[in-house]
Amino acid sequence: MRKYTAEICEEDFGKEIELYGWVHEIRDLGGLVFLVLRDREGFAQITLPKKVVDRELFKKARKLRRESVIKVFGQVKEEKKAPNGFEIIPREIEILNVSDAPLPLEVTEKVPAELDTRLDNRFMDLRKPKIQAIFRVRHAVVQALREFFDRHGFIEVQTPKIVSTATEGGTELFPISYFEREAFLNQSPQLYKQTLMAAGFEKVLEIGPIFRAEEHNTVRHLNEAISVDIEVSFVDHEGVMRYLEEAVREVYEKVNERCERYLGWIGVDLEVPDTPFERLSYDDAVEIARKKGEDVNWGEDLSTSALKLIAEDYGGYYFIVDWPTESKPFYAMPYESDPEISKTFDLMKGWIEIASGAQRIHKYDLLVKRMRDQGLSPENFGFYLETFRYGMPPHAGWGMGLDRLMMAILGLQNIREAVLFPRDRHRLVP
Ligand code: AMO
Repeated sequence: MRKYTAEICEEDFGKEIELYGWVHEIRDLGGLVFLVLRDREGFAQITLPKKVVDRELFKKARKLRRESVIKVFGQVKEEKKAPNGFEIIPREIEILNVSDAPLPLEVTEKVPAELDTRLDNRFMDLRKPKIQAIFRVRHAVVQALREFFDRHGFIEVQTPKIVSTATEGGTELFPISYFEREAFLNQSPQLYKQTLMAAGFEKVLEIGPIFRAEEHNTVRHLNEAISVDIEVSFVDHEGVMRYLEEAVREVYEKVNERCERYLGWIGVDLEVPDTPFERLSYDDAVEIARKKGEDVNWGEDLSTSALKLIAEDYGGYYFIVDWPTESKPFYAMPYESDPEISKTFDLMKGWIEIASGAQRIHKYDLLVKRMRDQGLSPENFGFYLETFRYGMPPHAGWGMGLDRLMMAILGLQNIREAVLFPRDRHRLVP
């Protein structure tokens, strides 16, 4: 019977099973050979006492190279001294593929490697249980988000990634050639998710790639990231902030329920954050940074150094709300009572921005005015602007960086750790 190493239990003692995996380690003690087989769920000790197993099999096992792919057929035996309390006495070992030597990267974590070397040899790096566990948790995070939004009546959509305009500012665009025209990789599904509000979907979710030609190489920026986007009609910014905080809390709960083993491999103890998250106004955030000696110009985005000072007082999840209208994109709704300030928010974890969102402008004239204020040409937004002329409902939404959320959940120091094959200023391969 085919089993994963982690499935083997007392009931299997005395029975014959089949395992598939990689040769993690070999210890040759002369009259006794120990193999450690690694599969995606863990490890199993394969024990070959010279006097017990077939002679040819014993010779074959001795010559195995680490990281070769094998199939083992053998009997499970209780063995208190083995790491999991059992060992396998093999009847047959089939070599499915031999690994070359030396290895480009160590899979046993005995020799630490630089992140760059690890990413260059990512397929080997991902064989490490501790690294693979990050992606098992990531799977659970995405699943939890989908479940949450499905339960709340959201429709999951996929919008184009090859587009004709910028949404989040023109400087971070990746141009591509699209037959005889220039096109761009989409920075955000922003214009499309708003268009779907005009189309009457009312609540949409999209989980997809966003592309930003960020020049800076930081621990929290990628050139291709995955964004979780929602858009909701007939609610204001507070309405979508509630979805955001409840979704994040539920992600923590589900990861705790479903990923205990993987969290253990990574060495993380997850504490479910309490909701509602604290709301800190932009003005108060500026005040905190200024009191600590930071020079902040009202109206500008908050610098990393300012955010680090604020995070000394706010370590967990919190919102920074009511940003200056000029610091946010053209589609953010200004307060009627004070148009200098907008119905906008960023979700923060410590000093890192995890998500940002807003109530949107749904009135055509105001939207055109805001585009002009920001130096944009309304003519470039034809298809989008049209939707505001024929019954656009009031709406709000946000975009959350999935890779940043993973950093926050697992306490990863570099966003690249959360991504299988990261794209940054210098990395296009693998
Ligand atoms: P914003 O530009 O703030 O907003 O992006 C939303 C979230 O996406 C993540 N993110 C990134 N992650 C990694 N590398 C990057 N280069 C990168 N850029 C962005 C961040 C960020 O908070 N349209 C709006 C959202 C909305 O209002 O609905 C938008 O794109 O976690």
